[in-house]
Amino acid sequence: MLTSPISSVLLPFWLDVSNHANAIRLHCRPVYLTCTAARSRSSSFTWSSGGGTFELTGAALNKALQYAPTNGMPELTKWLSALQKKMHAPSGNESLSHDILITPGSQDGLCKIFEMILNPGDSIVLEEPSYPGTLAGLRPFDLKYISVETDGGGMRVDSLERAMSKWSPADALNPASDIPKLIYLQPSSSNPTGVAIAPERRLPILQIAKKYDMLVIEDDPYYYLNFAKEFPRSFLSLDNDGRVLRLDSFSKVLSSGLRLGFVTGPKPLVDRVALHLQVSSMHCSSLSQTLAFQLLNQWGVDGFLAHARGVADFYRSQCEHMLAAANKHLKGLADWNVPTGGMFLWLKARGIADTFGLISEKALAKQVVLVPGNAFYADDAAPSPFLRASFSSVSPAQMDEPAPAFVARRDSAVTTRGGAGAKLNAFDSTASGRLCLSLCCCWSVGDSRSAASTSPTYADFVRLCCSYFYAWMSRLVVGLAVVRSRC
Ligand code: 09M
Repeated sequence: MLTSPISSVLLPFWLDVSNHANAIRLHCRPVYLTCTAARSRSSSFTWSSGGGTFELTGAALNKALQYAPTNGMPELTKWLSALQKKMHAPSGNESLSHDILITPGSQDGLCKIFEMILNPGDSIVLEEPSYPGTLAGLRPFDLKYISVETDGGGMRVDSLERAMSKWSPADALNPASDIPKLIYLQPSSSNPTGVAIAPERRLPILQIAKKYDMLVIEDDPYYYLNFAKEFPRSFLSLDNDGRVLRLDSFSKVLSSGLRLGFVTGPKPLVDRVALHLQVSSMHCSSLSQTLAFQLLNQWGVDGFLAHARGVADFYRSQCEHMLAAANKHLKGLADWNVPTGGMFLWLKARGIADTFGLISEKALAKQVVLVPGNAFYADDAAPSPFLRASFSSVSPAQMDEPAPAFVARRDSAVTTRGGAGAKLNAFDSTASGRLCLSLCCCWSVGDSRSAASTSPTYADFVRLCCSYFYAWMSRLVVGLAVVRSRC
């Protein structure tokens, strides 16, 4: 370690700031980040603030290189409070105040919330299909899943009512009851379905949560990628008795590499999650928080919203191209929702019982990578005719290539894992298989089927596309096991 000539902080020897006029210069245009699944388009991470460069010097640099308070750097939490007040002010109960905790991505917030609330064997209400990162975080608890159906308007109220009708509200007062403690949902353009929970369904869902005294975990990283200009009311803003914990993320609108998300909710609950963060990572990276704050502070709330609108407009245009390609090449072969936002198209292949084999063998051989539907269900061993395509990274031209992933030769059949003859031979059609539709990686590489697979194509796929994600998930699961063994 060397003492920095520019400040009193001890800087690591490899951090050479001497040529930078006593400053770390942060060149903000463009910031390229690469990851595979659900990765955002790099251009959506372009930070244009002022001249495109901002500098970190003096006191701000000192702070960025030091420990910070667990909830987050005060200037950033203050900025975020103003944002949340504007976007999600609680209505109907003015005395309800919210606190904020900055977490290393919303994934970490989710896991900490689950660990705070759940005990092994508990029940949980979950919309299906659901985000695989959530399912992975829940798996060690060996839970009973109360699955709620979704349709083009998101979580179905009748299905939720039916699922909860086996309990009475009084069960919530009985500690021996297995009544669920929480509902997990994604309100905006869900991962993977791409559709939002319809505005008119939100209050009834919240009322059911209230009736059975359940907490609502509102996981909303795609909120700012809403294609319509109006944002629907969030569950947090509809809450009038302090049962909603909301998770936001900067991963889709600023940068996933910053690893910044934030939990907003009633102070007693946020305080409990903060205690957990205090004994795990202590706080989010001060450098990341400083970068985010510098940028957000320059933009102001309105500037941030304008930036987010630009990102959403980009994804809307990508989505339109993807839908045009699907309409052109997939009519009669697959069905899909029209996304309300986000970066995913959720397709149901006609006549194929399980897309896993189709993707891991046929699609990969054509260098097309998609996520099979089974990864989005609590029971991921069950066959699924669905698949998730991401429209974040591919160009419109790639989506519509003459030899794309989904051009079908209707007369040939694919034998799927379940042995069912399939009408859709999506990946055999023509010559030059090209990367098309998606650069998503397969979430289910850790499951039993991948272990059973010895195909070189599949092994290449795992190595090239999933190693990063695999390591990430392993760390998550091992980390969780360690935390749980210490509790
Ligand atoms: N695939 C996400 N989704 C994803 C994904 C990912 C590596 C991430 C929902 O704030 P963050 O970045 O921690 O966001 C976590 C998160 C929470 N909730 C609904 C999400 O979609 C991010 C990362 C590899 C693959 C990934 O596929 O879908």
